Amino acid sequence: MGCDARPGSGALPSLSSRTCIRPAPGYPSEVDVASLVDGILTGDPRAVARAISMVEDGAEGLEELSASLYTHTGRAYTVGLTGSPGVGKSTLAGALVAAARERSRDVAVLAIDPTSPFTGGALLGDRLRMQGHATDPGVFIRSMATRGHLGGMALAAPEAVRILDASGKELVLVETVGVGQAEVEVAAATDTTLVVVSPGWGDAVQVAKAGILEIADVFVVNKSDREGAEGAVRELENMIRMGQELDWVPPVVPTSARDSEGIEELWSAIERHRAHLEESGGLAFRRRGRLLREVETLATERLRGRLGGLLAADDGLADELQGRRIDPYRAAAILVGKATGDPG
Ligand SMILES: Nc1nc2c(ncn2[C@@H]2O[C@H](COP(=O)(O)OP(=O)(O)OP(=O)(O)O)[C@@H](O)[C@H]2O)c(=O)[nH]1
Ligand SMILES: [Mg+2]
Repeated sequence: MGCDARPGSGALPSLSSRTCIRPAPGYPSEVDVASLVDGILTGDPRAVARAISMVEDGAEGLEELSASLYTHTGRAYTVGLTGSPGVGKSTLAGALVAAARERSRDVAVLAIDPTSPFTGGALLGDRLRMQGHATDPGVFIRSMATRGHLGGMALAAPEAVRILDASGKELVLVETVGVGQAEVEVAAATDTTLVVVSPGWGDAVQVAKAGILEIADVFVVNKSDREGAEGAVRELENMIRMGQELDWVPPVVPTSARDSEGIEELWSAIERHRAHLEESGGLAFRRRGRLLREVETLATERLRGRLGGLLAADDGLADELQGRRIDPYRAAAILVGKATGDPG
């Protein structure tokens, strides 16, 4: 079983041929997509790690990998954790991993770090290692940054989640580090989204400001061992009550991830939300919406590349434009027509 040489760029990978992938440390030197897929489907953590690195890099062979895995996905339940730095998301993820393992569920944690591929990973790894999950084959922990993936985290994260799903993980926790719009979006693109806060004045205000009230399926007030936790719970509950009427009212769950307090309550809140989604048809609806948004983003990225190429090569159009013989709107219509074969 060998690897074909591939053209560097341009051509789409054909699904029938094998694509070479650069060897990674700890992985056999000759790796092709087909054996990587086999590895993932048998739950080999090295294959999973390698594939997620490919996603980070936007590596060659990714489309082929994605296509081969797709029919093996759709089984994992995904839970997002988002909230300000230091509120205890990783510690909480560790506690949820323990809860999953007590129920013999295979679980993965994916920490999305858009800024630092190194420190975030180390911190998360340490935090979870301390909790003793590192040697458990039923647990896969990985942090991830985007280095070359077209479309950034919004596309890379769901692809990585599918790899974990295909590898047999029943539960995938997605932690987003940071509070920007992109991080919130990634955490929201899960089946159940946990918004984590910790006690302190103005929690509700922060939540409202960050626009995360809308995305929370469950609120977690972590560090409940600290003063002010009850107040924070009340504040959030009031805010939820004042908000618009929803068919699912997000519960507010106090936890101390450090002391493993409230974790069972949090687990059952997640289960209740899951049951609600399954019974109401909301789960299928959400997942369908997410897939469509992903396709839209992918298609947009493709078109963007094509339009850029066409535009750069079209001196005539630039001349017409600059000579005021056509206006930018018309030029854009012409360009889109050329890219799509649709004369408009
Ligand atoms: N008192 C107390 N401290 C906690 C609790 N949970 C986490 N911590 C501490 O809070 C600090 C931050 O915890 P992390 O789990 O790394 O927080 P995080 O939200 O993942 O942080 P970032 O990933 O950097 O955004 C650590 O020192 C934890 O030990 C808790 O329930 N109570
Ligand atoms: Mg963290």
